[in-house]
Amino acid sequence: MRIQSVELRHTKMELVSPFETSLGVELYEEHIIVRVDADGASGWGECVVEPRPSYSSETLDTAWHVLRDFLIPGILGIEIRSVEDALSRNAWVRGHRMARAGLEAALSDAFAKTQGISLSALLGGTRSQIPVGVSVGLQPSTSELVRVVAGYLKDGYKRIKIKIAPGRDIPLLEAVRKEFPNIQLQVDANSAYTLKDVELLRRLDEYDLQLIEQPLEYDDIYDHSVLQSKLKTPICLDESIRSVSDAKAAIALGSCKIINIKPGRVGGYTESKRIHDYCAEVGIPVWHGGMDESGIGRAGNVALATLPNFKLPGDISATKRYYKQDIVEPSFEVDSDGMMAVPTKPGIGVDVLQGRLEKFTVRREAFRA
Ligand code: NPG
Repeated sequence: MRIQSVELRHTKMELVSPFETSLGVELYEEHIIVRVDADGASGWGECVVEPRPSYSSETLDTAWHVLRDFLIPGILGIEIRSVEDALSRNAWVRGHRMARAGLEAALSDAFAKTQGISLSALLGGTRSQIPVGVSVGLQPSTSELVRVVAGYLKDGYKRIKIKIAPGRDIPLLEAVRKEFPNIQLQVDANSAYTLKDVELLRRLDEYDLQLIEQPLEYDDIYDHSVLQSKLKTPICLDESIRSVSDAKAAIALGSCKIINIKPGRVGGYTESKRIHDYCAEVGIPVWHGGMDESGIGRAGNVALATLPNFKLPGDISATKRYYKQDIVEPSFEVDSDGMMAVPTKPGIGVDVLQGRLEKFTVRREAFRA
C-alpha cells in the first residue's frame, strides 16, 4: 500500500451536555481527525488530544506539530507492507502517544479497507457485539445525578461509572446505591486524591464497586500499590498506564487489579494489543476507556474492544450520549441488554459524512507525496 496523502483536521463538536470531571468542565470536544489516502482507500483516525494539557501532557498544537513535522513525513509516498511496517519508520519518535495513535488508526483503517476486512478482524477481534457502559460526569446536585443515572439505565446500559472528586464522593455513592442497589457501578477519580485520603477511600469498599479508577497521581504506580493493599475494591489504572512496561510494573507491584486501555493514551492499537495480551497472560482483565470521541474514534474503539480480554463493559456509549450531530453514519446504538453491534463493513465500518466534517473543521492541512 502506497501512502499518497494525509490530511489533518482540527474539529470542534458541541457535546449534548457539559461533561464535568475532577479535571474541569467540557462543553465542546476538540480533536484532530486524520485521513490517509492509499491505493484508492481513505483511512480515518481520531487523535484524542485536547486543547489543554490536563488529562494528557499532549495538546492539539503539540500533536499537530509532531504529526506534520515528523510522523507524516516518515510515511508519505512510501510503499508499506503492513501497518507495523509503517510504524517501524517512526519508531524513533519518543512519547507523543496520542499523535502516533491518531496516525496508526487512520493507517489501520486504510489497510483494512485495501484488504477488504473489518478493522476488528485486522486487530484480531473475536466478537460481533460488545458490552458497553456509560460514564456520568459530576452533576450539579445528587438528585440530578440519580435522575441522569436512571435515564441511562432506561437506555439499556448495564454498567454505570460516576466521576468523583474530593467533597463530591461518598454522598453521591450513598444516593446512587440507595436508589439502585444492584447495578454494576464504578467510580473514576481522575487522580484527584492522595495517600492522605486512605481512610476516605477505604469507605468506598462499602458500596460494592466494580472498581475505582485512577484515584492517585496521573503518573504514579507505587502509591497505588500501597493504596490497593488497603482496599477491597479493585483499583483500575488509566492515566498511569502508557505502555506495556507500565502495565508490567503496575501488575508486579500490585498497584491495580484491572486496566483501562485507551489507544490514544498508550500510542495506538499495536501498544494496546501488547497490553491486552500481557494482561490476558497474567489474568488481569482490561476494558476500553473513552475520550468523548466522534464516530470515527468510536468505531476504532469498538473494533479494539472485540478482543477477548476486554472483559468489562467499555466507556463506549451510544452516539446520542455525546453528540446531536455526528460525523459518521450509521450512529452507534446500545440495545436493551447493554450491548453494541460491531460494524462489519471493511475498515471502521461506518461512513464519514463530508458535509458534517467540513462544518466542524476549524483548521485543516493536507500533505501530498
Ligand atoms: O465515554 O468517551 C467517553 C468518556 C469516558 O469518562 C470518560 N472519559 O477520564 O476517562 C476519562 C474521561 C475523559 C474524557 C478524560 C475526555 C479526558 C478527556
